[in-house]
Amino acid sequence: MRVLLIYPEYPATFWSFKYALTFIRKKAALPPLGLLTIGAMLPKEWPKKLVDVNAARLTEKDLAWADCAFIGGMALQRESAREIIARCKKANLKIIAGGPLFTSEHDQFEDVDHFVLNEAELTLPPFLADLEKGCAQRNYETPEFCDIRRTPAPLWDLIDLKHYASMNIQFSRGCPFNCEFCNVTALFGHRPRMKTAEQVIAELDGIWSLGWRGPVFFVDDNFIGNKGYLKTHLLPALIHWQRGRKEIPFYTESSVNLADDPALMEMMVQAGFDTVFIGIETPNEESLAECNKQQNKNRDLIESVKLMQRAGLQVQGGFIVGFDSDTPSIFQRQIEFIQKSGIVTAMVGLLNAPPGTRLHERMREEGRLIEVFSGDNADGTTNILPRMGLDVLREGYGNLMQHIYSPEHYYKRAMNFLREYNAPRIRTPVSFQRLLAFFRSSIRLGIFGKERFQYWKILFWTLFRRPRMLPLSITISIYGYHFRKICKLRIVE
Ligand code: B12
Repeated sequence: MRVLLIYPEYPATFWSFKYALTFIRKKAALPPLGLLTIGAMLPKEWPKKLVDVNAARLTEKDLAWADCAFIGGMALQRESAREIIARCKKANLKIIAGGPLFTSEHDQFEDVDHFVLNEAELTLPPFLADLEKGCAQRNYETPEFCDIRRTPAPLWDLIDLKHYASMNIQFSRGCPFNCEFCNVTALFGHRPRMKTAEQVIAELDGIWSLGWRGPVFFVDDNFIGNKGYLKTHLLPALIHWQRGRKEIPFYTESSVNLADDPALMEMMVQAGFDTVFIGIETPNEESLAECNKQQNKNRDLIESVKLMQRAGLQVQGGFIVGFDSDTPSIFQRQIEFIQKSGIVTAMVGLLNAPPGTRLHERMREEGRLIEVFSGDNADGTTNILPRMGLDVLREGYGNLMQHIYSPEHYYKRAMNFLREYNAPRIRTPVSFQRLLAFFRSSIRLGIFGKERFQYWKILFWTLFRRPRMLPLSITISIYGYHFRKICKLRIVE
């Protein structure tokens, strides 16, 4: 059986970094980890080829070579997935689909032969067994969660690493918290399930031996879901692994209570973590109570962010507007909060109710579901009727985004961050690619860009005041360009 694994194209989104990638000549931010993992679960003797449509074209030759196609992706890739399915169908391939998009919307894809849904560790083996016996069914689903200590390492050789800006590794799945708008607990459970430190090290060794020397993203729902294991096993193993190879920066996602544990932050920084994404959501206490974001309540959120920045972790933040408890004053409050916090990468979205969440259930009961969830909670759309009214919400959101990503306020926030940040001493070598990125940014942003004044100001400021952070301030400038383009695309049009 010749297998073609296909990852559909995603549109330009906040996290796609599409416009930033052009500065470093990369095609995509991250490889499709789900499909690489599926690749490792399929019989070894089956020849495999992976086409990530974000990095390469899916050709007729690819389709003619294969016997079957395994397609995966997220909801925001649904349009591209539809086109790919039609092409596979035309080429007479057996089509197998799985991953988040199909797990939530499989009833909308008639041409798929088999759906292998939820965690493939549990659903793929029965499908493969039935396929061999010639009695494969259409749907394979499970309400159970798997033991990821048995998940194989992704089959990295299926991709060309040089197309990607970063590599990814998954250490755990699940989150101990239960926020009303988030479907992580429904999808992956409350109890964080972890790989062993040995598994993680083996995966790192795998990408290292393929020549990878860039950043690695730990794609966990909440990296600090089990602090005990982190402190006693994983972080000591990572600290040991980094010795002699200090140039691999790590980044991850975590809950804000990380700020309460100085020892944990110190170990993470020692292990090479320099950035962490936190769901901050809102400075409005009533909204935090409304969505059951317990871990963010009754604390000085700005101070928590600063604690992490001072410990050596750049904080990226997720923010939401449009809670029932929000009034139109929320837009200005969010602006002030974001500017003060020095969160440069601030993903702000309208409150959405993804299917499977408690919020979706509540909105259905209240008759407030209006549209299909676009799949991107930061594209300025929502699938619910907000209390403050849709027009007020959209207008306030548009103004908020334009404010925080205008060159004036974006760079002001960036300076605020650079002043606070205690950058860890990761020896990232000055590569040719980085020099080229600097060269390109000085032309595109420093000469032709609307932000040229702010660009040179931050560069000179960093050069004289915090010279070690010069590469970071160039990266921040390039990110700003991407975010502004996304804002224009989503808000202004
Ligand atoms: C890391 C991560 C990110 C990263 C990287 C994403 C990437 N492309 O790698 C970042 C931060 C960039 C990101 C961004 C977004 N993300 Co995200 N992200 C995750 C996270 C935490 C881990 C994904 C991962 O790599 N998992 C590890 C792999 C091994 O797991 P997996 O892909 O799920 O694969 C397993 C199964 O799904 C299945 N499977 C997967 N593919 C296939 C294919 C076949 C054929 C089969 C049979 C099985 C199968 O088998 C695998 C093994 O069990 C998940 C939540 C989660 N825990 O999965 C959300 C998640 C995937 N993201 C989600 C969303 C919504 C987004 C954003 C749209 C958010 C936003 N507003 O911008 C953006 C879009 C990014 C873009 N490209 O434009 C949603 C998707 C929901 C949906 N139904 O589509 C998830 C599920 C989170 C959630 N709470 O709902 N994300």
